[in-house]
Amino acid sequence: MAIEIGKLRNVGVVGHGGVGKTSLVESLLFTAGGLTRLGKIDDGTTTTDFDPDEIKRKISINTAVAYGDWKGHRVNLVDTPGYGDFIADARAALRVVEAAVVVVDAVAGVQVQTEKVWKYASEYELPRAIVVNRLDRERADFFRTLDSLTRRLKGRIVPLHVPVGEEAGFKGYVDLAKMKAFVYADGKSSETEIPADVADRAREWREKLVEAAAETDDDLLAKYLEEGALDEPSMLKALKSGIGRGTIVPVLCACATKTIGSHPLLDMIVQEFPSPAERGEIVGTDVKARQAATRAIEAKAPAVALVFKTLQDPHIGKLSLFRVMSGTVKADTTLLNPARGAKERMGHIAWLQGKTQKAVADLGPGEIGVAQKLKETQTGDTLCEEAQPFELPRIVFPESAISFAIQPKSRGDEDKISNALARIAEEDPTVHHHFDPETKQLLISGVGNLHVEMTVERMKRKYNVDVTLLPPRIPYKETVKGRAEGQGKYKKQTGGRGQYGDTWLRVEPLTRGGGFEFVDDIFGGAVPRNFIPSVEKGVRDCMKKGILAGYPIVDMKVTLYDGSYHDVDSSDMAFQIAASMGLQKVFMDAHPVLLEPVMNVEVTTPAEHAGDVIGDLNSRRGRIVGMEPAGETAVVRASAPMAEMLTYEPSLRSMTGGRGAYSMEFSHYEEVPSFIADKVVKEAKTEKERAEKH
Ligand SMILES: Nc1nc2c(ncn2[C@@H]2O[C@H](COP(=O)(O)OP(=O)(O)OP(=O)(O)O)[C@@H](O)[C@H]2O)c(=O)[nH]1
Ligand SMILES: [Mg+2]
Repeated sequence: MAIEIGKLRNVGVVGHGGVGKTSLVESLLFTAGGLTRLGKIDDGTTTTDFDPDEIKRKISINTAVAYGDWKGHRVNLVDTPGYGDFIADARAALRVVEAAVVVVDAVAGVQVQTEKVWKYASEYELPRAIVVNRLDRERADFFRTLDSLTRRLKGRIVPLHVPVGEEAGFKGYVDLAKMKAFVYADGKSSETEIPADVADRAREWREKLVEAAAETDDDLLAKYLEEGALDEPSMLKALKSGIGRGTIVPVLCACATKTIGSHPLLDMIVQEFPSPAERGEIVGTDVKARQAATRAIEAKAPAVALVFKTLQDPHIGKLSLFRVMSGTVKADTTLLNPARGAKERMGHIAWLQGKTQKAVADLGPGEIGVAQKLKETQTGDTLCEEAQPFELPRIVFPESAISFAIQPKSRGDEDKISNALARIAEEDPTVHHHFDPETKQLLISGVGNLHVEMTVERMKRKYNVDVTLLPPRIPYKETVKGRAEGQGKYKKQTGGRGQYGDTWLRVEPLTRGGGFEFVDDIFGGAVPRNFIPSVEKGVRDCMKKGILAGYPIVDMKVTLYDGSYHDVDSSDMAFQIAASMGLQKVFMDAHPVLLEPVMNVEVTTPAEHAGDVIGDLNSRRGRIVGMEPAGETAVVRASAPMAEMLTYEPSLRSMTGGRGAYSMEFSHYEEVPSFIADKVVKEAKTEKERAEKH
């Protein structure tokens, strides 16, 4: 039996890396009675960090789902990674929940990824609560953390709790709505008198909570201003609706490892957060009619589900985590994936408790589940009933910012590498790879350095292929700035049949992007008609290989204006060689230069670091094209050579204390300054000599 929609809560647990999200999920599951013992990160025994990589590194890498039943409700908890390189998972997870729990550390307060997940939650207009966790740590400070929350995050943020006890002595909280204290001992919570040392603070913050509740409604606010107080039922009602609609963001206290603060959080989730029924309708595309359409969220409606995560289970194979958006998904039925035109067998479907599956017969609207071994479906795809195809907007993943070239450690591993990367990309849509024919390298791109390094580790562990990471080769090009002309003659007439080809070539620059132009300017048959294509081929082959430093030649016009031939010894091959010899000489006389790719770069940085960011871009031969201060953050736009940007990520991170971000795309080719070109040419020569020796 599917879970009744009104009794369902889907909650995304998000926040900066290492603040205790996975531990909090564990604590909530334990408190709800679904676990026999409380797992620990340090022992590798939590429900939602089950991947060997997660256990080894003690960080979450993938989204995981688990559930607990609390006061007659089903609470699905979606635990997401907080490390920057994996934050795309948090964004995808927030697409399939009705509310977010944003966890922050009581020492560090708001951090880079806190701001990011906050933006994601705002993008989906999710109501949310903030949990100040790790209040038992040394130097933990609830009020300093609160200050960083209200300064750096948008929203009406007000405490629902104030802590009882500090640091190692942290033991509970005062509930400011009920004005009651709750203290924990041995994992059990009991109600007590409000301790004298927090009584004043509790009264002071209670007043602010009442004020926030009053502000949710004009009539209520008028009443509050007039009477200086609100009656209890109106206040609680206003608070509930404010939290449910996201106009009030409550702040709660917690120590996940001691389960402190889990009861009130579960209460809040079931009492204040919305159920999937409150989403209204779902919006998407009617695939048959090819137009925007909506669907009611009802058990009897045609099934529509969104796949938000793909995992590879070592025993089962591919797992697709999905959320039923409308209708009912039944086991042993077939659904359509309209984006891939594929029918998918929903053989076995289940609820997820971390890695453990609980098989079910059907999943109703709003439920989250898993399907096994779908053939073509990938993260972000919609599954729907075949008769009424419907597609949801895709989940958008961030562009990859950094690329490396990969080289197999053993010969002949190329196929294995491509296979492994294709499988990994199914799990992680932020990993991309492609073969660059210009540099003849296999490139792998990801969100950041750690991300790419972990992908390589995963290739080794799961698919048994070992590779070396190299910085990618820059795809330089060659061209000329001047005009020159001269002869290319190939003559071999000693013994047997001879070879004879003679060409006179002129080279001239074309405008940037002009490509290649070949002009036949022969009069009177100095080069016979049938050998003209041979000359052109000789020129083209030579241009592909490059002359200056082995990079392809572009934006150049070559004119064949004279030559001579021999009745017997001239041949296709002889004219090709003559043309190539001629071009090599004439090209070097025509002021050859190197061109390099230039990127458009956009950097987002806290305003106080904008000066450093600009200075650093200048030192990378960058040109600043714009700068917009946007409050506390600034956006700097620049164009800079690709060669200088390969090492940008670590520098930006250290310059901005990890708070800067950037994106980059190819813009155009530009001439390399001569002092750098000389170096590139020299390197190319030594590389060529080395290659010839081997
Ligand atoms: N002292 C203390 N330590 C905690 C608390 N909650 C979590 N930790 C510890 O903090 C570390 C990180 O906890 P996780 O639960 O992995 O944090 P996370 O936010 O899930 O981390 P990522 O998923 O990697 O972003 C672990 O060593 C936990 O044992 C807490 O309330 N108090
Ligand atoms: Mg985690």
